[in-house]
Amino acid sequence: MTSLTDTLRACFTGKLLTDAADMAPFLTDWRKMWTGAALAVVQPDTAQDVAQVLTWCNANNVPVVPQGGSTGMSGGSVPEPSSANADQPLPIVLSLTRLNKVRSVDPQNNTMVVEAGVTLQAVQEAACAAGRLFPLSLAAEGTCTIGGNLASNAGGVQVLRYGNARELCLGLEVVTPEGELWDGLRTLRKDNTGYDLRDMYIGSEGTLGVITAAVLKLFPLPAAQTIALAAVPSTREALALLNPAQSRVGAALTAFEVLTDTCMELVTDHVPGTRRPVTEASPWYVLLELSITGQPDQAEAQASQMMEDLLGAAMETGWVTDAAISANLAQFEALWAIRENISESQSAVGKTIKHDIALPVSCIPDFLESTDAAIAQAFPQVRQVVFGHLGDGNLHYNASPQPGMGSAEHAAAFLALEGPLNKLVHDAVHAFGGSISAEHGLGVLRRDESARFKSPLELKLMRNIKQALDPKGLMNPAKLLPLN
Ligand code: FAD
Ligand code: 2HG
Ligand code: ZN
Repeated sequence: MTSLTDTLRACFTGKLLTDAADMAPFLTDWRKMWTGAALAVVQPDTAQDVAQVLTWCNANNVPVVPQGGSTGMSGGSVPEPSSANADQPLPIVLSLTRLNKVRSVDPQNNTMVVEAGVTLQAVQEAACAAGRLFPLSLAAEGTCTIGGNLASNAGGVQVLRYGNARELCLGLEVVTPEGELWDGLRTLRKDNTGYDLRDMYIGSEGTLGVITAAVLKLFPLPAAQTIALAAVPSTREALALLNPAQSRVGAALTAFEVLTDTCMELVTDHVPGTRRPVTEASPWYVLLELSITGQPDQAEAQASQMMEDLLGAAMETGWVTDAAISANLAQFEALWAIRENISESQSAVGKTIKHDIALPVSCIPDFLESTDAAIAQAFPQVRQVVFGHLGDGNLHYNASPQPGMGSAEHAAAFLALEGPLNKLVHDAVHAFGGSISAEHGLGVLRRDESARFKSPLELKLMRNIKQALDPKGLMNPAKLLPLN
């Protein structure tokens, strides 16, 4: 194998890592759940470089693991640990972060063309500099890349208004496993010319090809935004608030997120300087964001008035028991920071078991009532950490060890609960007509579990697609598709 990487090194001087210490940061995922092994890490600068690497890998039968910011939650961005023992050679990790150019912004067409390794935050900033909004928004935006967002069809906190990554992409540039470069960078909102290859690659988690650039949709920048954190007794009241809020303010409602008091406690405990925005603890909180276009001076007042009217009415009905509304940018950011710091704070108290579930919104209160009770009875060792994108019917129905049980010595015992806990939760999700992966993808985490909920026909069609686009099975092996 050494001679193989020597050939590659000749083409990629300074962009190929083979030393164990240099490769280590690329081999473990954000949650520190999976560590794999690789032949090398390659860091190409251009789509042509990517094509050259894939041509080489194809000729030498070397698997490829595409990697963006490696913030994925399902273990898709690092080599699958058991692949080190398989018959195939170790994979190349293909880090896309040097493909970091914003190629163009067209404010009139409301589109921009960006390379796959541009961070989500840099995409948002480039759009903003051109007077436009790119609305995909999530807590990892400083690190995650647009290529990773599209490959995993990320969601985030603005899906309610603008849709997920798939809905924000008009075109793609992709390198196939054979090293051919497909230019599908169409900037059109209408294009019915056959099978939609773009949609095939979006959400394919690096198992079909490598996204090297994308055309993204842009929107008007809001003139004013306000956010409120509202205390509610349960998700029943939170949901009771959702439809009237949408009827009252329409598209101005840009986020409708929820968190439990456990999440609030984790964040106030672990993020220095964070304070509870409302005095009395409440079982649940809703975060509502309103975004208004128009003249900034009028929009500010309009947004505040809308929020006050909305929450005033909800307090009269008893749905909301207390609320804090942002009055300035610092308060706006502080309220969002509570929501955005939940994942980090959950990681701070030990290993995590994550369920990224989608349900019909109307079923959520009943699902929580029965499943919370079943977990409390069967898994008293578990502390539930539940939050998410209620407006989209997507909950992060997560588990942590009970307080005091998060140290390394208890980690194995806690993680041993993952299989039976997954079964309980995913069976309940299925019974309510839901999905076991709303926005984080299957990766290695839910790869095999997904087979329990897909028909043999659906699995066969998916395998046919894989076979057609990646006949040698070199792209991100042992991810997404169930092994058996
Ligand atoms: P990676 O983790 O590097 O990769 C993800 C998958 O895409 C892997 O399978 C990888 O092989 C593949 N891939 C990466 N780049 C390419 C490419 N160019 N071509 C082909 N395949 C590629 N997700 C949400 O949906 N909503 C959230 O609100 C959200 N919040 C998060 C908050 C935190 C604090 C963290 C750590 C993660 C969060 N995530 C969220 C999870 C994650 O999906 C996103 O961070 C992001 O979409 C992953 O992008 P990435 O560049 O880090 O991709
Ligand atoms: C979020 O919504 C992310 O904050 C992360 O999707 C969820 O940590 C998680 O489980
Ligand atoms: Zn999320």
